Amino acid sequence: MKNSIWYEKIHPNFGQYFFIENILHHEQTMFQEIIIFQNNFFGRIMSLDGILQTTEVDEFIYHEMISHVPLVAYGHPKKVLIIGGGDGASLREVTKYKSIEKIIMVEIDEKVVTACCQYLPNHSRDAFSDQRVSLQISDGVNFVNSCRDKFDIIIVDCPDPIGPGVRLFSPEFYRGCYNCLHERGIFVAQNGVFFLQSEYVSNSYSNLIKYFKDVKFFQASVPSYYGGMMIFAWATKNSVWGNLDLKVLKDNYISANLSCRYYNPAIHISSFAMPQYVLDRIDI
Ligand code: SPD
Repeated sequence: MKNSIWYEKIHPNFGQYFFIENILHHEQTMFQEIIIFQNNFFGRIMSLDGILQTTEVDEFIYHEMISHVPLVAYGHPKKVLIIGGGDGASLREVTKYKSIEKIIMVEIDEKVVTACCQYLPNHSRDAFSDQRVSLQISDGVNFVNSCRDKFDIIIVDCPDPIGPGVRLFSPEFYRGCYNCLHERGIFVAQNGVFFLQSEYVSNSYSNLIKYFKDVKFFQASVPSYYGGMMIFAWATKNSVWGNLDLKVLKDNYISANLSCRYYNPAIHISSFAMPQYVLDRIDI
């Protein structure tokens, strides 16, 4: 931060900046530096360790995609695990499903939850007080490796693999997720902006495919994650999901009674189409 401008540098030669209207929260926790500030275009913005995590104006794109792509594909999910996601917006989307009986959210840094509930209340919109939600402040890798439960859906809403996020991209973590996913279950995780962080996708692919039978990727462009399309990893224990058709998605979408601003079943299908330069890098 300098002269009321916040700079984000994900790439050494290319970055983005935001004018700061005012800083609402600034704290160094045991794990990371949290800043929440007001920008006149994107609304309130949260950064962790200098990397933009979420903004009020475009968060719906990321959170609807990371949640509804697996949930609508699955149909009538009952048990969901969210790793990370301390701002509560993925949780907000997941709690929209009446079929869900239990949601466990594992966030390593309680201070992120507290700060976001106070300064980004529209992200969680009271989802933390939903009776089905159990928030556990703990390490996601330890959680999946000691969990005996099985989940229909696992959503990894994590920061980039820097600081506390590093282990959420490791083979050890993916093995734990595999073990606590139902046979029919679906795992999804954010995998960075491909044009700038292509190694996230290639590393995730080679680590996920050690355990999961079917690994693929879907994408969405989120303006404040600069550099083009954001990629999400998708992994399942079998390939039954490879043949999803629009009619099934539409039926599931209608029966979930969702109202979304970005997600719809047609976007769902198209989001799995990858440009050739991405496929070449993954070597699928
Ligand atoms: N480059 C930063 C990507 C951050 C993705 N996750 C943010 C958490 C939003 N709930």
